[in-house]
Amino acid sequence: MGGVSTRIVSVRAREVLDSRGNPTVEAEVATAASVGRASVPSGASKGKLEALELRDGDERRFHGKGVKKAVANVTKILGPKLRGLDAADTSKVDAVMIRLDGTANKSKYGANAILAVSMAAARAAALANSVSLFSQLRKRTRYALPVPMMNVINGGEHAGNGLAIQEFLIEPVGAGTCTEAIRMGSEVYQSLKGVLVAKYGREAINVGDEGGFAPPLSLTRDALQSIREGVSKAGYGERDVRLGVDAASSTFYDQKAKKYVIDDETMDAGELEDFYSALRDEFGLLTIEDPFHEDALEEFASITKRLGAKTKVIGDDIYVTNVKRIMAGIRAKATNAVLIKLNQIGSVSETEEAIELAHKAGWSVAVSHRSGETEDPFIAHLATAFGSDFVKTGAPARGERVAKYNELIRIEEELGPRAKFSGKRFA
Ligand code: 2PG
Ligand code: MG
Repeated sequence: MGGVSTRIVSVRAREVLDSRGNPTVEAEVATAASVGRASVPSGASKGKLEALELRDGDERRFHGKGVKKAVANVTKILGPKLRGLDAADTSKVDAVMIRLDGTANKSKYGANAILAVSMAAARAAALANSVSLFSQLRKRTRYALPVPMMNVINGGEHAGNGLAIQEFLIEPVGAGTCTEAIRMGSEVYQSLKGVLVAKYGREAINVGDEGGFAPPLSLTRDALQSIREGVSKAGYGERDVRLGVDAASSTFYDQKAKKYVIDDETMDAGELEDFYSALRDEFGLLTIEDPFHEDALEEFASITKRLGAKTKVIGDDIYVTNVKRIMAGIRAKATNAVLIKLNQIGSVSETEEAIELAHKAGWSVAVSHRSGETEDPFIAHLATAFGSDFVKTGAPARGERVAKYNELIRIEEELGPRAKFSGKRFA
């Protein structure tokens, strides 16, 4: 690698739409032999310490959400400085942009600008080298295909119903391969649709931002119970398809009262821990993400101590894919798993460092999409390259979600007998 053919010759960018119809940044990095294109996603329930997503704020365009400034930062400032660099040297490409930006949270040029270029450069290198993106990201002889965490019921900020919990996930760990897990997930999704119509009528199958159903429910147990019925109606046992939740609990935390408002009740952290523990026992939850608000390191440590032997407690907003925050979590034994999102930190190489750190600590890793997505399947490659335990990328429905699942099917086919499936770790 590093030959003339992977040298960057030009960098372009443009404003395109994401899955919620909001603008986002798409970049193209060209070498003499290739053009790599990538686009960045956007969250709704964001951690307050995420890298900055630069928006124009000009109300005359896209209600202020335009990204023309970020696009100009790519084409006029970052791009010209990258010319001549090796697109395959992700660390160098990222380091140059991070140094130019000079801020801790990429607020000068925008994490959306920097990440789009970082991803596009990796893809340009893969294309120039005629290898798949996952093998460009990491030269390994044994890759692992992740267990899909499919969000089949949407609540919180992703839906217009009364569910406090943001995501209700199915995790087909009993599959033999990732492709089979995707089929199982799709079958459960379709069965769940029937269950919801029968119980609550057709309005219950309207969908939320991540393609999961958004039934007009307000109680956590009702959502989990319907999913359990969907699993069994599809012909699977509770050990084949495990359940999980992403509480995204900062969104129902009342900071003044220091209480959580959920299921028509107000709970303190201890009561909420008991609530999760009961749900874990009743529904056999394999994963619980963001059970407490994003600064509650001690509360996280308490639930991990209590449930961690059998359950993956996943930190998302508490870590924001930041190695310093993850390190603090490792020291505090706050969780036993981490959610990884490229745009929380804003470059491919920093994301990779976060994954490596979590692996070294013996934690499970879940590579994740955002609620506002694009058709770019980059995370399917990232998850495979690093042997992630899970990939969380929405329902097995809607184009921007299935783009990732379909890419995993292709990757697994390409790997053939070299493919390992992470589900075996949990079955
Ligand atoms: C999450 C994500 C993705 P958002 O909280 O894990 O599902 O949601 O992108 O809105 O932050
Ligand atoms: Mg989350």
